[in-house]
Amino acid sequence: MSASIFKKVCQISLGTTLSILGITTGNSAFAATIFDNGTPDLETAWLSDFAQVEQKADDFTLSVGNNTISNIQWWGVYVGMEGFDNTPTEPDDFTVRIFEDAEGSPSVNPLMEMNLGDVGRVATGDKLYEFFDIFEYQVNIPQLTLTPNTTYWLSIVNNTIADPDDDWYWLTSAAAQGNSYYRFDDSESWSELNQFDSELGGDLAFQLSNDSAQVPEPASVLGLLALGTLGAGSVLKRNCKRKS
Ligand SMILES: [Ca+2]
Ligand SMILES: [Ca+2]
Ligand SMILES: [Ca+2]
Repeated sequence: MSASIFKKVCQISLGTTLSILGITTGNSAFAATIFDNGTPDLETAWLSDFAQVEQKADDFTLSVGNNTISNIQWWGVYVGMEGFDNTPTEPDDFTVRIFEDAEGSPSVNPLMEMNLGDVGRVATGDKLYEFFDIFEYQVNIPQLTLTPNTTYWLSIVNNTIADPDDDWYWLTSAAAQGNSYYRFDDSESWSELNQFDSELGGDLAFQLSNDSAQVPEPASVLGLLALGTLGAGSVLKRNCKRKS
């Protein structure tokens, strides 16, 4: 069965608020989220690591006019086989794949695959079960345009073979769709993640964005206007000086 994160070990109610919502890279002021599968709900996380021979995938659909992806963001933790560790010293080695839908689950062979390697992890300051540091990952990809109003599946798999005492787990989100899929090998079909335990969240935390061709946010527009006014003022001053 699918390996879950030691769910009985730490049934601790977490009062920590999600401060991760505001943590993004410098490009984010112009990013438009085109699909939001949710930020971490701090409930649990699911193994997605080639080193432990398990993959996860979750579904997404893009709307008309918002169907070009240029940025992917997701969240995860590092956990040992015995349930502890939390020492992610190895470079990450992420593979992102997108699958077409095959009657409600991901197809066997990906539509496309990107070996992203180490995208740079950022500690959010939040912890899962008050122990495991939650990391955010964000990467820009070449623009990828998909068919709108069509179900696809995003699979994010790390490879922590270089770290014997930690494996990578993809955090769940509180999104409403409620399902995701897993498999153990590239050649096999996928199975629904939460069929064994419907109490555990089946959605995985990720967001898809398009960083290009966005309308600037109001603050940026104001900044540009202020800059323009400043420029005009300077020209005016110079002209006055020449006249006097
Ligand atoms: Ca380690
Ligand atoms: Ca490992
Ligand atoms: Ca889902």
